[in-house]
Amino acid sequence: MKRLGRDTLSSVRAFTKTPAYDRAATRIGFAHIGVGAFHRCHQAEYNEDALEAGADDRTEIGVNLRPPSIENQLTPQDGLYTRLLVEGEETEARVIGSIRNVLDAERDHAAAVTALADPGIDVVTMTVTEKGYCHIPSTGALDWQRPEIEEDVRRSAGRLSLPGFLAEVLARRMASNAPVTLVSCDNIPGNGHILKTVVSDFVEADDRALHAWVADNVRFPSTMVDRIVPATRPEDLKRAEELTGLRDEGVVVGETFRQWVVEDDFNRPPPRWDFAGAEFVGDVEPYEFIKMRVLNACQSALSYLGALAGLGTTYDDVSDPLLRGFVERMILSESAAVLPDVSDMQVAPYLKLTLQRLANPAIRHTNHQIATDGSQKINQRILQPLRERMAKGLASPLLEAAIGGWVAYLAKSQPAFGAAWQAHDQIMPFVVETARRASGDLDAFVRLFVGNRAIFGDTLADDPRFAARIVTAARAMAADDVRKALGAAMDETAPGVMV
Ligand code: CS2
Repeated sequence: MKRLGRDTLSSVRAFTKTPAYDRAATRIGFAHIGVGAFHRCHQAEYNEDALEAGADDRTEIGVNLRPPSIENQLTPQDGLYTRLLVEGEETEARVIGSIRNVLDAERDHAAAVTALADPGIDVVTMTVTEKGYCHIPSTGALDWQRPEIEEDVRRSAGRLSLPGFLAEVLARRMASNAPVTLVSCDNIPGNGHILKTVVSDFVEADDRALHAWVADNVRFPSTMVDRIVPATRPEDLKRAEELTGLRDEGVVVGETFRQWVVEDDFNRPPPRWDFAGAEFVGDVEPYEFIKMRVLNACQSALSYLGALAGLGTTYDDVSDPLLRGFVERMILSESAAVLPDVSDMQVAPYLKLTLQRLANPAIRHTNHQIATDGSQKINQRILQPLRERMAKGLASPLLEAAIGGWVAYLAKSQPAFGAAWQAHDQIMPFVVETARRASGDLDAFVRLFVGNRAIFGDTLADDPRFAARIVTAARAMAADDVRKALGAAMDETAPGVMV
């Protein structure tokens, strides 16, 4: 079977949409760092819609700082790839053309820096996952102890951490006086602020002139991005092949729902994502809080509790009335009290929509994928609402049960507690060491774990009553019957208003 590319585009089967604009007439005005499945299914599609509408003439160059290689996937296809949207039995295929060129910085670092330093680039978006910012989750400051930061501090070129790489790009842009807007599209509250902090901290230590130039010439708007896009599976490649008639190594699959709220703070002509339904607003924070404390919190809680219950995907989790009831209750009777008020994101309808999205049988988002990097996610999804409730004198047994589930999940990845699965998180060395110190005693493991200040922050790490409650919750969640433990946790709380 022939492979998707410029030369085969015209043979794509009729019912698949292909770019209707003249790709050759576009100019590369955007760059994106981290061309993973999420980017290809979200920002690149908004760009595509703006191009189709004739509202923008800018395509992008995509750069990956680390594996997987984006060049192997997309260069032979001239940047083209198939985006599938799946809902129940329905599948819609579309070939997207808004990525013109891609580069792997690990293969040719100088070319990647030169591409992003081009004064013709107005906006650089990025999706590098929460850990890519190299910040301390509980404070937002640059974590100078991260190995990739320590390495980048020692070199003046060839830097591969996000702050280090951007410092090189910005130094080149300063030399040609080319202001730019850097747009973080990761699930971190105040993502623009975090990006600004890690970049400014890094360059301040390195180059004071650059630090001053960045303050005056670089904007860091925050954004809230949303679409569920699990890792692509081999059967998705087959499905795309059936629909388009062409082989494609760059297929991505997502749900139909999408949302993008962008802080209106650009120093170059802003992208016309509004033509695709994106909202430009003065303050993104309330939207971020609602999305992370409802959708993402449900996903994370379900991933740990579902894995502990022996389930495979979010879909399996929400199909279980007890697990579904648990997250519903957790949001309504606990997180809801610390959610901002956004008129079109009221908690009851938003939660209802969230649960509908999670129950889409065509999306198979594995619990272990969502469980990955919990140390970078738990703060904005579960811990921060809990802290805010504590400050108001409110108890949070269900949020604590979810935290207990997380700690039990990590413990059970260790040989001393059964090696039930492999957990992936940058804190795994700490988990291994904590399991060693606990010598097979789960309560001791949890107590030591909760003392980690970088994750829990000083107030919770120093609170023995909080530690005791998480010990009880984790013990219950690690026991054989997770459902029974969830039922018991719910019995102790008053039901919220069910949607
Ligand atoms: C998920 C997110 O893997 C995860 O942590 O919770 O990727 C989630 O699917 C997106 O934020 C949805 O917009």
